[in-house]
Amino acid sequence: MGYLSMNIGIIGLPFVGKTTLFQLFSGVSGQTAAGSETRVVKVKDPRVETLSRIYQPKKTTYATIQFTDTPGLDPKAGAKERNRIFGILQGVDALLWVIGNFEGSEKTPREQVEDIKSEIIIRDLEIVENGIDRLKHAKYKLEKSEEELLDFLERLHHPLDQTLLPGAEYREEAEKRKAVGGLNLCSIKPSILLLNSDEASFAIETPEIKRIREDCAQNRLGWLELSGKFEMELNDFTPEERADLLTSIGLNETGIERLVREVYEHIGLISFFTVGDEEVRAWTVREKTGAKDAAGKIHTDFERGFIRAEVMRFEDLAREGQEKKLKELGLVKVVGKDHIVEDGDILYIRFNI
Ligand SMILES: Nc1nc2c(ncn2[C@@H]2O[C@H](COP(=O)(O)OP(=O)(O)OP(=O)(O)O)[C@@H](O)[C@H]2O)c(=O)[nH]1
Ligand SMILES: [Mg+2]
Repeated sequence: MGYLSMNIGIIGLPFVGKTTLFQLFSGVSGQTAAGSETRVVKVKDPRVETLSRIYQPKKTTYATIQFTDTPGLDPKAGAKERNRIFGILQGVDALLWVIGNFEGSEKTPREQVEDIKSEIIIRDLEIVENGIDRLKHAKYKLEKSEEELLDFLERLHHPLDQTLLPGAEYREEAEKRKAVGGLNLCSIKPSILLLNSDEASFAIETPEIKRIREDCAQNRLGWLELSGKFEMELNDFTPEERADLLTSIGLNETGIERLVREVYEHIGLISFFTVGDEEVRAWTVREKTGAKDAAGKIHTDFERGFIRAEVMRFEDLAREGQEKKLKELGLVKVVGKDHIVEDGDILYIRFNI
């Protein structure tokens, strides 16, 4: 346990390509059961391959990321369907708003964005109002944590009541308050807007799209454009042909590679590695994680008995080719529990229990 695999909930109006993208990301096609499912996807970090070539371990383990597909969110469908969909999204760490941008979409991208936003806000307002009501009318004296929760919910009510997405400061505060996490408020989850374009509209910035992009920046929503159906069709080609076809629309990476990068950047995640003859492995932690906490991701004993860590940089090892060289060059640093783990650190944990 302790091992971090982000779960990304896919949300969007009906027939915008959510399931197509879900299948593209997971590399598995076929109908999903009852319109919703979670799949675990390997994060194909090329650095892991490099490390694996150097150490020739028995086992190579990639970091993973999960995706949860949901049925189309239809504003006309009402509260019951809305609750069902948000129920599926219970516990996801971030949301991916899929916006259909192709011939035959019933609504314009802007209308879709507004619909998703208002569905999320309506749902969260209900949770917030119920929470306030429950705490205010409690028949006992509130504990300190409950008083803080009440205060938080009352503040959060303001932006929601004006149909505004709450600012990032609410998210930061919510992360520190355990009681908020249980409420599963979607308006404060990190969110990325994915514009799902067809080949004809790909990379064409209409005034409407430009405006959505600007709104995303202002509201701290991540942004990504890709062409789910087009990329799905690429699966019928050889890897070389696929790369050529991607280049033809101006891309040098696949959709999942670009999405994972955006997710890591937007949520503030980094990767560190552990290496050896037994296993080369990538781990995901939040930025600014200390060495001791990072050790805890690997094994609770490592955290409890943490003495120190030895750190190499991936780029140094990749350049020199072997650990021995790094030692000679003084590129293996000994650090204490407060060392802030950086993306690309290779850690050896020294511990004693
Ligand atoms: N023209 C066009 N059609 C697409 C594109 N992406 C998906 N579609 C079509 O849209 C329909 C729905 O695709 P799905 O991926 O199942 O969409 P969804 O959002 O999961 O739909 P629901 O789960 O029913 O809400 C299918 O008929 C797809 O062929 C696209 O980029 N261009
Ligand atoms: Mg679907």
